[in-house]
Amino acid sequence: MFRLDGKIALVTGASYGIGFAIAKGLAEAGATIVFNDIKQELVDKGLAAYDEIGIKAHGYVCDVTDENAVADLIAKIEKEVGVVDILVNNAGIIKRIPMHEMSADEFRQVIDVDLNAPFIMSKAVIPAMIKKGGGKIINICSMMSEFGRETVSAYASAKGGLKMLTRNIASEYGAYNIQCNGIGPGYIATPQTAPLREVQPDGSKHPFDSFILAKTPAARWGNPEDLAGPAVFLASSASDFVNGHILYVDGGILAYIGKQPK
Ligand code: NAP
Ligand code: GCO
Repeated sequence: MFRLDGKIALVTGASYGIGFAIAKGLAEAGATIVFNDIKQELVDKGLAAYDEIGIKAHGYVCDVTDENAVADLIAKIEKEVGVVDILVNNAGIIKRIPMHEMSADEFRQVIDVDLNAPFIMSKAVIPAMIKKGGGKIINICSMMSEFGRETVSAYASAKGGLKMLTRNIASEYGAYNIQCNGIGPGYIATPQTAPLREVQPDGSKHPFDSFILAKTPAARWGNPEDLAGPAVFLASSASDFVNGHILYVDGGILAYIGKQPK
């Protein structure tokens, strides 16, 4: 029930990072991988990376915030590869700026990629999923779907909204055998969090690095590969009666008040 043979999976922003690891896991379960990125050089880099691990992926340049470009992308994929069975809304950005210093434009940019784009992508694949008799949509949420913290007002607003968009797609399209769920990664070692893990000039850990290790029972940062198994589960028939659920893959952060000081 965890196999994906014969399924076509579209993972957005999957040239590297979490998207790449999820796509690799879906491919190992048998799915045909389609991915997009915002620049040709990144798509080429992604294709080479997939090829290196024996995955013949299909890569396309597309800005997920551009509704017309997304409609063209889906039409192209359906013509060249086939109907999308599994959509993973992974592409995302973050801007870490104190809210009172953040411009409305900067706020809007984060909302656009992290919330509007999953709406645009999901809207584009749902009609064909309905025609085909079902499908899977997986939205990559965040700890910030549940928590706030300094400097990430736009990101937390987007990821909180993405949790509710996930639940609403599940509610509106469950009757068409479309399951829409979320994955909420904890703190994962990717380029997006690299600034939070930078070794300090004196060779010590970044204060945020120490903070997260104290908040994570697993006492480590997650790896992108930690998300592959949960994604295969939510993309497969093993989760056909799971709908509107956010599966947190966080090493226990949500359950833990934090390591008590010595
Ligand atoms: P990342 O390393 O920054 O990669 C994000 C990917 O999305 C990049 O390939 C990026 O391409 C692409 N992208 C950005 N804007 C795009 C757009 N408009 N159209 C198409 N592609 C676009 O991030 P990550 O750490 O792998 O995170 C992936 C997802 O997981 C994001 O949604 C993030 O919010 C979420 N997440 C991350 C963590 C974590 O700790 N890392 C935890 C929870 C959730 P470019 O290189 O061109 O920007
Ligand atoms: C931050 C981090 C987090 C992670 C992730 C946690 O600045 O707090 O970037 O937002 O990216 O979303 O789940």
